[in-house]
Amino acid sequence: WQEVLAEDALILRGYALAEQHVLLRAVDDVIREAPFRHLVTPGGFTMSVAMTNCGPLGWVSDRRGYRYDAIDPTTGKPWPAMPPVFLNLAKEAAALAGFDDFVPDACLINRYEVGTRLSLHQDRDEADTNQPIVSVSLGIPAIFQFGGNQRTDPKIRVPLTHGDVVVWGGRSRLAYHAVLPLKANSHPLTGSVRINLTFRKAR
Ligand code: MD5
Ligand code: FE
Repeated sequence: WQEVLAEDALILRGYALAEQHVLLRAVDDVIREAPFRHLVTPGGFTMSVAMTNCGPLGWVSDRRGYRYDAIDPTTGKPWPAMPPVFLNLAKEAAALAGFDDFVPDACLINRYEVGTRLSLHQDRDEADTNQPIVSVSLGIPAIFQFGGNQRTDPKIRVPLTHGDVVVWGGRSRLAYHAVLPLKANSHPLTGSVRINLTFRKAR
């Protein structure tokens, strides 16, 4: 059930299944305090993925740029605390991939509806890119596209399904990646939605 996706990118297939109900309940708790919203990019495009955050810091985007902020711009309040089940899962997954001291201070929660995509990008707003990113997929499947450190590098496609956890570290940490438009589907726990949690050490 452990697959090497690429150099320093490890897929733990189904690793989140044991906590699936607790995780989804925790997502519901977070979004009651910090609702999903569609952020605007610095270029003025509204993202099709809806986002929110929990933990000490949250990733936000607006016309001024991308950044991590302790305050939710929508509510004016701090982001909701990171649920213990989130923190424990992220730490355990990172440790399995060889990152023993991973302590995330931000969890970005992405909501994909049918047709939603995430265009090709790198995650480089974090201070220390020696720290991994842990991602947890819940709900309907997505095709993930994974390339190299240059935008034009060749890309592979990998399906990510309910319960899959991926640890992106080392040489994969700054790889370009994307999520292809979601196909119509339904999952008994989420309906026609995919939720992705990404755990980051922002500072
Ligand atoms: C998702 N989210 O499925 C993905 C999972 C994001 C994002 O891309 O930025 O919110 S995280 C995928 C990821 C993270 C760090 C490095 C790499 C992939 N990578 O090297 O391919 O919603
Ligand atoms: Fe990303």
